[in-house]
Amino acid sequence: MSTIWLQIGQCGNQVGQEWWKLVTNEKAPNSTLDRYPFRAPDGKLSALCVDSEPKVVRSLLREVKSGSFRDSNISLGLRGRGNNWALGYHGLKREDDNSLLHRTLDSFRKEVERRDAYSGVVLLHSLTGGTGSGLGAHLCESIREEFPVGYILSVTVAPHQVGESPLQHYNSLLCLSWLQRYADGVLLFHNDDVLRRMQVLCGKKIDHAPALQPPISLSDMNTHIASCLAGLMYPVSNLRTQRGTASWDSMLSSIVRTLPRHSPTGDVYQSTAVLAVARGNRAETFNCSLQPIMMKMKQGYGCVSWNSHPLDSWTDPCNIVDLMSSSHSLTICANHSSVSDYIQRVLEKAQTMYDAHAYLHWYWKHGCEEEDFMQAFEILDSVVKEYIAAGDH
Ligand SMILES: Nc1nc2c(ncn2[C@@H]2O[C@H](COP(=O)(O)OP(=O)(O)OP(=O)(O)O)[C@@H](O)[C@H]2O)c(=O)[nH]1
Ligand SMILES: [Mg+2]
Repeated sequence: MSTIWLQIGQCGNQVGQEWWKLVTNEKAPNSTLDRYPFRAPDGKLSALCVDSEPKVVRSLLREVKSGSFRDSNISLGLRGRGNNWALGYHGLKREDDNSLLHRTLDSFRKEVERRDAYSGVVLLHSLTGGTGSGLGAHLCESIREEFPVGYILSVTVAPHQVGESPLQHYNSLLCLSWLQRYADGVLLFHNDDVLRRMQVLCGKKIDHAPALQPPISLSDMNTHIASCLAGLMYPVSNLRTQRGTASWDSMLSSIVRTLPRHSPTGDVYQSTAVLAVARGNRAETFNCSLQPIMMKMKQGYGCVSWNSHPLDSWTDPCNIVDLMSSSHSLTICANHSSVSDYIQRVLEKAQTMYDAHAYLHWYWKHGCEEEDFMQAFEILDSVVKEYIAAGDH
């Protein structure tokens, strides 16, 4: 596996920071080169850090062991993109950092050439920041054109539903539609969900006394996102479907309990595919009773009946998710139709604003055209319809 990690904009770089902290921790299991796909052959991290303004990346670099990142893989501009997808996608017309896209693609190309085999790229970015959404979309498109065979996985952060930028619906609309066209997969982390999950986890730790809970910081949220990514993507020793025991069963129950079951209109959510990754010193016990745990996963995630093999599970004896304890972890990734409600919401909000011509001059001014919006509405509308069509009827 030879993946390049491309972190774009403030959110992408901040989440990336937590990710690298976790996977380069000296306690991380098997941090030897054979099972450690996160460095180029000379030991530098396989990462590119890109932002249209310098301050976030510069302050993050101060926290990282010097020399971990390759200097030529840091591409910074002079001015942020003001939460505007169009400005992020097209860049500033008359300034040096207009070439941010090209500089990044140059570094990317060199990073690809540094390795024997290139398998793909993970993009880390937000759905709504001008840089994360707009430049992120453009990079995704350009990488797809230049390296058509390598996979593109986007790890994207959706904003809190209320109280962020008024442009968030347009940016999400445009960015999601670009991802749908050019990426192979999208792992969507919703800031509201991440916060809610963190509150539950902290509540458990301090004995159900919410008043005593310290406020949850952005960095806590990023640590949580990074540990979900590590749970899913850190190499495993066993890719075969395994079996489960009672303790895994109760972990699964507590995850399933947090899943949304029905849409606001009462439709039952379903999953087309589900992957479970069990880690820890008892991971091999995942071997013991296949049927009950698989049944529970199938029911809990509402697996569609037309897919005869909707479930997969991997195991590894080391638990990268929580290095400080010897406990075990279960990470589940599902293509769950509840995401179509989020997409539908983005569509509706963006459409209402578009019909009222709200804020559109900011998009025309920076190179967007009506066609971009029309296509984006159409693409996301078809994604929602495909989720409906994929469900059992
Ligand atoms: N989870 C998480 N969300 C973040 C973080 N930083 C920003 N966000 C979210 O990302 C969105 C804003 O995007 P940013 O990444 O700050 O913007 P950017 O890509 O730097 O783009 P511009 O600053 O507009 O050029 C908002 O929805 C924030 O809630 C972070 O560290 N963690
Ligand atoms: Mg920024």
